[in-house]
Amino acid sequence: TILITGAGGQIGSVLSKALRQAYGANAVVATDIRSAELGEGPFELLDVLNGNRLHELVKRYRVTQIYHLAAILSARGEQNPKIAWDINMDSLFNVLDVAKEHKLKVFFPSSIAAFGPNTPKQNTPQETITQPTTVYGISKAAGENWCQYYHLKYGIDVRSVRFPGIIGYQSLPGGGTTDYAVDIYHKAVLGESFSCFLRDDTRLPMLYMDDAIQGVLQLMDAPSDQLSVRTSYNLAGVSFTPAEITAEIQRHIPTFSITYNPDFRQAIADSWPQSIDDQAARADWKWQPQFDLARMTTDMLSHLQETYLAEKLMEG
Ligand code: VAH
Repeated sequence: TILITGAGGQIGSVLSKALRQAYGANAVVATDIRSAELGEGPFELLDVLNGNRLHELVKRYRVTQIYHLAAILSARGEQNPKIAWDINMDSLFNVLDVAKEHKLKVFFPSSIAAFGPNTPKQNTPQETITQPTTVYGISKAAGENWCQYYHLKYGIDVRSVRFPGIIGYQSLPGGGTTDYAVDIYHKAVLGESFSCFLRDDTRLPMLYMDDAIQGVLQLMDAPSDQLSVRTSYNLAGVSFTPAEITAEIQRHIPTFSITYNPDFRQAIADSWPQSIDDQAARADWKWQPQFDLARMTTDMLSHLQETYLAEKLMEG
């Protein structure tokens, strides 16, 4: 059985459904700190800081793999640094320790947030400086190294990718610095103007949700001896600025308008790279994203238009 933490989150909710699609509804026990509507299949309340509860669920469901998606993201983490550190790190230790005891396979999501201001900003290499300036980034850089430690010292099969900002229509993000790139599509479909918390020229690496989910499934399916990276694989999808995504949306919705009101998240975004070199993932486990900005925009707008139309019809 697969256990997912943070199953109600932006990635977790889509990953839960994808894994159930692939392995069967009862092959995945979805967990989160609050209840979530995730369709058919077992759901359990789990605070990832409660190691005993995690052990109990691993035994009860005969868990063989854990996908650890629960975390406090970059922007929210800067508002509560100590809490973000405790949640992000203590939960990882709980996962790694139960994995060590039961020989479980683990997926750990890292992030381009593990990079900092002195990391090369263009085509950021797989092996490079990781001196992040957010608590979230520090927890991801530390987390990657703990994953590699448990692999080297205890032979645990822990696998990880450094996600760019993830964009999808299936779920809402929470507490991230790249969340503007999801909210902008919702505002466009609702015919509302969008207030962007980043400057128009802020280029960030992003990845479409469908590519991200496909990548996780591919990495977790790859033969263990093919993986040369046990900290975390760089992933690249598409890099763009708020101005570029706005222009792409306006090709579909010419009346869409945006204003720029940078806030504290500008400094977080400025500390991150602008484009990523993901050749190691391509070489080791055939990573190959399918969505560029044009295709992402078409897909996002069509799905969101469907969702909002359905909601309007429901309201009668
Ligand atoms: C965040 N969406 O904004 C996350 C991600 C690279 C960005 O880590 O914090």
